[in-house]
Amino acid sequence: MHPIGAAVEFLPEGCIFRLTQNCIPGGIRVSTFAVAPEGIANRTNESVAREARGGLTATPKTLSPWLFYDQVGSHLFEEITELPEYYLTRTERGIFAAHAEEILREAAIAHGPHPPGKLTLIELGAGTATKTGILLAEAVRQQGDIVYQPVDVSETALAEATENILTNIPGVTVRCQVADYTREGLPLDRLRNTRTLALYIGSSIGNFTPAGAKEVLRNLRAQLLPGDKLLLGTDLAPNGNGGHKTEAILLAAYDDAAGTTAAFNLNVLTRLNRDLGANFDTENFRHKVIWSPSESRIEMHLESLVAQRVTIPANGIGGALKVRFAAGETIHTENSYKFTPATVEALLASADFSATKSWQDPRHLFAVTLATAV
Ligand code: AVJ
Repeated sequence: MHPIGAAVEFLPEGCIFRLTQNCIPGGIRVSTFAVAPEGIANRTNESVAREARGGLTATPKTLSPWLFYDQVGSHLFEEITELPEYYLTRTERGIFAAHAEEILREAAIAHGPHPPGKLTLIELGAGTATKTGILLAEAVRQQGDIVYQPVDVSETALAEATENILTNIPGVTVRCQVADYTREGLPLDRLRNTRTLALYIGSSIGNFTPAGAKEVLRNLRAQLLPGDKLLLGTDLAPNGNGGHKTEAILLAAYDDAAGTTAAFNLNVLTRLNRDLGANFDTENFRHKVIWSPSESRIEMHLESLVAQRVTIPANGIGGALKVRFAAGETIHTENSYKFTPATVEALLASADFSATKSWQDPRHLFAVTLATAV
């Protein structure tokens, strides 16, 4: 157990976060929350304005996928994860369910000079951490208890994660960190005499270009010691002749029959209307999905159905912005990269991780790879 007071000394140098404490009455388990002083929410309007201005004046037009995740968008994403076509979430969960014991045993094996000890789990972009429970429960089975450090930009998601885990999995101490691991350094708490298992699951790495993905993993690696581990979840590329995974399976996952992914994509425009007072008419755009074999990625776009002009009023970032769209022109809103075992290994190696072992579902849709920091 880690007493509340001890949490403060684990805060990274120069950390701008203030600590608040969440005690569970009866108090055997404790969770701590590191939150930004004014709340990250206060800074987002400025970030949204900057992102919109940069992306919509670029050629071709782009908007960054983090804009999807306002309250409505986060809810739509949760719905996506339950769609029949969106196999990613349930397939990864299935891999955890089938192999948790082996995954945790492998992760606990000491490599390199780092002394053996209990594992601490840190999760990048944890969200509500629904899949992580399987791994946490297994970790508790194997080592008696565990400290779990979810990192996410959403304080509400982390609160939900904490509540779920504390009520359902005895033996877990949760220490939340509200932070954007893509833009800030990862606020990794290193506990004495433990080794770190970093979780980067859910195919989140797929949102980055190869260069960006390498950067994110290098940034993570810089905070780990040799012998620490990383568990990386990646969606797999269609595997051509005779393979289980076809392009059609992939396209359907991003263009579902119920239109939930279309709503998720279009919600970005609604968000710009709300946050920035823009005047997008979502009826004038459509959800468009492309599989690019050369880039090995799914692209999501919003296609302008007509020639039109949209205005974003003046804000703290700059004067009023008129954005012109030709009919058929698109805003590129997301990349979702798909991997092969070889490209996963190469990516890991480029960030000084060595792939240790990999697990796939029986249909070879998705891969979970354990790697060791070298
Ligand atoms: C959260 C980035 C893993 O790329 O599959 C789902 C986001 N976009 N449907 C993905 C997403 C459209 C998702 N990730």
